[in-house]
Amino acid sequence: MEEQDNHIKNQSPEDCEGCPVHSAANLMKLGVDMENWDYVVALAGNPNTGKSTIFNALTGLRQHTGNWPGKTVSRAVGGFEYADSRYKLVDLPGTYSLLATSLDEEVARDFILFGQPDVTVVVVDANRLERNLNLVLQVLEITDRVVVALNLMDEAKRAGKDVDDRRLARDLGVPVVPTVARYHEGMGELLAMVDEVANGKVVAKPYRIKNEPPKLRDASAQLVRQLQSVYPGLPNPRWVALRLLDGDERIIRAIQDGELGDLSQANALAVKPAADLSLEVLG
Ligand SMILES: Nc1nc2c(ncn2[C@@H]2O[C@H](COP(=O)(O)OP(=O)(O)O)[C@@H](O)[C@H]2O)c(=O)[nH]1
Ligand SMILES: [Mg+2]
Repeated sequence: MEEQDNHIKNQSPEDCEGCPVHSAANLMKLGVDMENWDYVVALAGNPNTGKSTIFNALTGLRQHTGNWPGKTVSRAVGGFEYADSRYKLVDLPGTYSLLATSLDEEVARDFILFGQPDVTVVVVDANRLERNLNLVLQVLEITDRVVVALNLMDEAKRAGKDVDDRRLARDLGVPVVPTVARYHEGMGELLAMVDEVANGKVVAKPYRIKNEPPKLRDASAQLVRQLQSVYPGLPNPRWVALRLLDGDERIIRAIQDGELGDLSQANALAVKPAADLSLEVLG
């Protein structure tokens, strides 16, 4: 009974701001057990941006490494507590994009798309900002629960670059925290921001690419309407529509076999828990 109470501790019908949004069932399929954890945070980023350094700084010895289920891609999962919440942290493979053209990209994308992490921290190299923003924009198409860790600020400074984190936050529409992970600088600020996004105190309004050709815009709008009528709770119909128009095999399969349907159900529960929702459903 205690466990069940714990599971729904943040959920009340009238105020669901702090509700976790992750899909516990899909995370289980991805090999991440959320029982007794409040939130799950994914770490994404290009290779060599300091993801593992941040992962180690936040989890210390509370971590284990292994492989993604059924894949030869290694991963690290760890945990930490912050402000009375228990966080699971998952280090995703380093990628330049999320178009799933490599196994690493597929793993990273599936985790963000199907696991629906409560927060995705995208670690970027302040010294190579332009190249790194490609991934940030792709993550923002899938989820708005993003915090950008603007890492390697010391290297950028050394190279004479004065990176304006506030301007970047304004332009992207999501929180940006400058960090120097190697020296643990900015880790407290990063944790505080992750917590604010997880518990819904900070809601991002991410920049989305707008200047689409009219034909694409009309086609995607039509597909979005169809997706929303079939899967009302789908968190990112626009992204799914664009992937379908692109002929993305993995997403087509996820529609056909109901995987995306599960996702919209999980999301509908997260945003609208009925007062009499049975614990069985939540568990
Ligand atoms: N100067 C500097 N080096 C860093 C910083 N963060 C990470 N590094 C170094 O960058 C290298 C790559 O870091 P790592 O965490 O393995 O990157 P990952 O590939 O994203 O997991 C390591 O040598 C780190 O010590 C930082 O903020 N400043
Ligand atoms: Mg790493």
